[in-house]
Amino acid sequence: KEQLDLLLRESDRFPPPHGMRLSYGTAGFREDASVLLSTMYRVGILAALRALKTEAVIGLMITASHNKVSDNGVKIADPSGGMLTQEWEPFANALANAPSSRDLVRLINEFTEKENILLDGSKSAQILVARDTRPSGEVLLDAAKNGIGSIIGAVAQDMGILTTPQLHWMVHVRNKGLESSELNYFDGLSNSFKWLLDSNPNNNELNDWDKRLVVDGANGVGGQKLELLKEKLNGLAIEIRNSGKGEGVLNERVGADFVQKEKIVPCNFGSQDVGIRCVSFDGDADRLVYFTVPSGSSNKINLVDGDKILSLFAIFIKEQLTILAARSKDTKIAFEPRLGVVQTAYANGASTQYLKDLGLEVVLTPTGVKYLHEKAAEYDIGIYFEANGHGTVLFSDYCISLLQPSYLELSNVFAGSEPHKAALRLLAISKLINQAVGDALSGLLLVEAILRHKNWSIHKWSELYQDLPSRQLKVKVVDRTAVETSNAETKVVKPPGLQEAIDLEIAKYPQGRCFIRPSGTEDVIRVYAEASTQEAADDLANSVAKLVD
Ligand code: 16G
Ligand code: ZN
Repeated sequence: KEQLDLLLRESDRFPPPHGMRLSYGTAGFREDASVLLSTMYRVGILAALRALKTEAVIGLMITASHNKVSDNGVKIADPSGGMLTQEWEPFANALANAPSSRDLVRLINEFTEKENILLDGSKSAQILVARDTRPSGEVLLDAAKNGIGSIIGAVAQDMGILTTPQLHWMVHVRNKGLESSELNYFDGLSNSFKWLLDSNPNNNELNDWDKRLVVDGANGVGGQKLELLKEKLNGLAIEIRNSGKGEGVLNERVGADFVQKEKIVPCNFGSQDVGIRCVSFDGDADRLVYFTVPSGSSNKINLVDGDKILSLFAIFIKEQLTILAARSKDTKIAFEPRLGVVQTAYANGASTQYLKDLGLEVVLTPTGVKYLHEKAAEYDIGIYFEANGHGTVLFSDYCISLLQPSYLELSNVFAGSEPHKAALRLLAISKLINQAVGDALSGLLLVEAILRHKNWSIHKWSELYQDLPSRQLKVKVVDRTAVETSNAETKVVKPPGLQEAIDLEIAKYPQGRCFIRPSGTEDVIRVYAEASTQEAADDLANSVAKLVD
């Protein structure tokens, strides 16, 4: 009774916007910030119920990532630090769209009964909440805290301004009973980075690798956090631009999404940066792409995207596994870790071919971190990346236990031996790279450590393979749900006949590949095309876009 009264009273303060259908898409709810108050309040309730149900710490992150600064959004981190289980998404949608407070309370009642969640205040629940640097974040965060406070026993812990992956990391480690402050996060990154650099046999004979690195912080939280982390790092000369402290606007002609889609220099980069290693984060620092500025007067860049980051990680990890497998006969390890690589249909065809030629197992999933992550978690070591720069490397608990020094000793893999060093490098990677979600800060440090190990310039790295020319278009539609796909979004199953028409277009182009999919974040159908020349890729994309219109 007390609980229901509280819910009714509080939710009346956050009426939902009229005539809007909200949907928990690939990355939570995302809209113009002005309509999100009730959604934040209700997602606060959702997070509290999730914490009660799982009896674990849950995360609530307020961000709209790479979207424009006037947008905002919210997503939930599950106890593992990963995305909210898909089983709860329908409930999230129902909550956000409940027309009145009474409907809302009825929904909560039904759902908690079905899920056996007790609302009698007998249990406590903790929710870590954070936001990115968007000005709307503060008010929205208050609404979310109100939602959490509307469930008796639930307590919000405000972590302030964080990158999305920092919050996911905190939830992940908190639920393992470990220390989870921002300082712990920075220490973990800087210590494992140092460890990786020190384990480099070629430490003294560097030439191709350049200490200088210029970072585009997208005028968001990533640049600010890197300023702090930088203080703890040795061996890198990092210059941060678009840190959010100056005039620039969040994500406006800056950041990973802009750089990867437009392939032109972000604001405050230009001829002074020719040939230097540059990297762009997105607005909440869960994505990164590298690039260089070529000489000449054009504003084009050479993009080193998520596929190439994935390839770099895959090469290095595979090398360590090979060294480990070459251990002497009297060792007792009978373990060959299964390494898997996960991409989406957006991965450049040249990257997929390259990875397969390396002998790696490559699988495709639909777009969205939740799909890639889930697939990668099936391997002992699973590497996933989207071309747009979101990705990480997952290590199974079993794999990590076999890389521990104590286990290695027991198995006659002795300190100082090459297999021992390889195992410890893998262990350091597992500590460096975020195990909960893609993370621009930890991704950057792993790229830097590997380039240094291999003594590679960004040019050498970039030439691993040549990207096939590609084109992305979007077509505005009234109802994007009219298009349904299968086979990791590579085939259209609805409306009938459309895939056949697309196939006829593809057949006209050498090395042609094309797919369409409904966006998970905007009311558009996206078209992706690849072919042997840029002109052909453009033509293919355009003609398929006409089929969709
Ligand atoms: C979201 C996804 C990202 C995906 C993008 C696609 C997460 C955390 N983020 O930003 O992985 O690439 O959506 O957007 O899952 P789209 O559906 O509009 O093409
Ligand atoms: Zn992001």
